[in-house]
Amino acid sequence: MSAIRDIELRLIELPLVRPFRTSFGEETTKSCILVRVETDEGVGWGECVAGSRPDYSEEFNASAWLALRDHLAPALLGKDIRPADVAGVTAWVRGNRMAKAALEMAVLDVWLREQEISLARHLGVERDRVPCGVSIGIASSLDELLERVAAHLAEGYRRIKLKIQPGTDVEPVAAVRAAHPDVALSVDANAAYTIEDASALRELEAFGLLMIEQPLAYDDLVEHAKLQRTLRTPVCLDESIRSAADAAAALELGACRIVNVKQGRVGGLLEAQRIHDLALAQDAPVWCGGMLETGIGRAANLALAALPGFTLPGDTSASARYFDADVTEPFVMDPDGTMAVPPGPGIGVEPLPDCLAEVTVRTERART
Ligand code: OSB
Ligand code: MG
Repeated sequence: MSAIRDIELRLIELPLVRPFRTSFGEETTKSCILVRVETDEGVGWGECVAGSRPDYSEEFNASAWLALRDHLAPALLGKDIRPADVAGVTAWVRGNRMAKAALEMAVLDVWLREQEISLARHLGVERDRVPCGVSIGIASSLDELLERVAAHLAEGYRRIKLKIQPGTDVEPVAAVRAAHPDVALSVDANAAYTIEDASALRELEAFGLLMIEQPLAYDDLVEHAKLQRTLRTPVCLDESIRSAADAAAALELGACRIVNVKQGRVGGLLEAQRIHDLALAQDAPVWCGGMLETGIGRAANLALAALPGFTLPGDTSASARYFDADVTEPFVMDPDGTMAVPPGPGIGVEPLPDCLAEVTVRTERART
């Protein structure tokens, strides 16, 4: 690969089609950083999954911006770096995995474009379509929730995930299960429970859930292991898994039986692939999570989700579930609930210049 001669950061803001409510709070706008890497041969794009507030993780847009601008990008500028070297060159920066992942994605994109290879092919996937699920925020009423679930099932989604929190759990799950006895259903608590209020989680056992995602604290594996021992329903970890080492520890401890893989949370696509590989080796199912990504991050997620160990539908929903106007050509789901993995070189998509200009609120170039 030729040397990286320019790295540009863009903060973008896109209105969501409807507010997304979780146990953290409500979001009405998707706000994230896009990273553009330029070499003599071409351009690559990456998306940072951090949000505007440090709630899901300690990273947030303002912190990721500084990490990228002042530390991560300068470590790469002027160097002839392969994607597999990005983690090593930036390893001295502790944490900041979402920022690192965005940079690695952009380097992968430009490097693969130079060779005219798709990300999916580079990762070694064999499928060209993946099954899709949808994550539904906490609704303001049961009627609204049931309406949303019915609408998404009519669109073809193959798995419904309901956000829950203490006090908004058994009732909505019971209602959705009663209306749809056979649908693949899961819940995501975003770390809102403690082992003391786990009785609600035990009540959820009656509804044949695929999994309970991240019920307890983001930084605790031992309590999750204790909880999993008392539940038939598989626990799936999201926030708690920040690396392949975390995934190995969680599986060995019995803290979960299923892993939600998000490339941004674990520091990049290559680390995400390592989690896939180790889970597959022990027959632990994984699936591709989402962070309300724009088309840039969505393209990368779809390639990852096509790896063979991703046996459960991902939070890889259609662009229209999030945005009226995405920054790329929209990702569309077929009525059978599957979406095509981008076949083109690199991540397979790029921002549409007019859309990008419209949503960009800040641009800055990294310097050495
Ligand atoms: O916990 O999986 C999560 C969105 C933002 C932050 C965290 C999560 C989510 C989702 C939505 O559940 C997934 C998606 O549709 O992108
Ligand atoms: Mg989650």
